[in-house]
Amino acid sequence: MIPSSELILNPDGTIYHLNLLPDHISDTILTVGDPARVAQVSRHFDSVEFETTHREFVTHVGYYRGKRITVLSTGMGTDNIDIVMNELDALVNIDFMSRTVRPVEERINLRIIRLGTSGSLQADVPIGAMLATEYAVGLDSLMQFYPLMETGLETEIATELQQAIGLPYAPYVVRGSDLLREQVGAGMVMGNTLTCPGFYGPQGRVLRLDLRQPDYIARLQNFRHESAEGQFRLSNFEMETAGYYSLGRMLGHEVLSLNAIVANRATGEFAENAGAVVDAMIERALQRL
Ligand code: R1P
Ligand code: URA
Repeated sequence: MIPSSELILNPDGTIYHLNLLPDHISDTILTVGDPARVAQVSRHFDSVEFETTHREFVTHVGYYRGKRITVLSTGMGTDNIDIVMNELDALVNIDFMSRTVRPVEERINLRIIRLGTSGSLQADVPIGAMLATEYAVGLDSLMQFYPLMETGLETEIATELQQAIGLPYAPYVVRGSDLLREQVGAGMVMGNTLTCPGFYGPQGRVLRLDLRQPDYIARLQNFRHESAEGQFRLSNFEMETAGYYSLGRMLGHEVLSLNAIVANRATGEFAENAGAVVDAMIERALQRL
């Protein structure tokens, strides 16, 4: 039995941060960072049957072309993704009455699709592109706390990248669900996403503070790893994808990160209409569900 200090339920039975009951969610879940983006997605629904808000977690559940869909905001950063992934999993795979994990044969595998914004690292991934993440690379500390199993190739990439950018610790590298990427990400740019524990220094942005390594961005842009799978390079930056991919692998959920490219760090541009770039990605993803 999981104690009430670990699986925390509110007085109305909802889970602690997301404020949701098991019946509230669907098997397909769209996630967005910005709470205001939830309505930007659900306005495409045929109907919305349920809405709730708690902290940065806004949820709308409804139907899109007859399919029940949940759209949920996460806020920013992999620390929030730790909360979202663990609580979504608990909603479907833990019996709240008995506080026990459901047997393997009763477990539900969710389909979770992030619809986020991102900055490109490469000149040939332009503003306006929609990028589906193949490998996520985490520079954050989340996987210091979980026993993530990485493949030989993932570990090789992590070790070489650590050396290339002179990090004091190894990043973590996780390939996402091929099935979901091929289905929902078809026709989009395929790329490898660097998840950073911040928007400024960790993404090489200099306002008033210098970076420890002035050539940090160039090192990321120029990093290459050759293997039988082909050449690996980093395509884009954001702040959540590696948390999703690693926790998705460990919990058994299929996860895809879609990135609307709103900044290009090679050319120094930012989208004139970032909202339209995000809208186009939302519409494309909904059509492919
Ligand atoms: C930073 O501006 C935020 O934008 C990106 C980053 O991952 C970070 O959360 O994603 P969202 O637009 O989904 O929030
Ligand atoms: N989100 C990020 O994290 N970085 C960018 O450059 C743009 C959006």
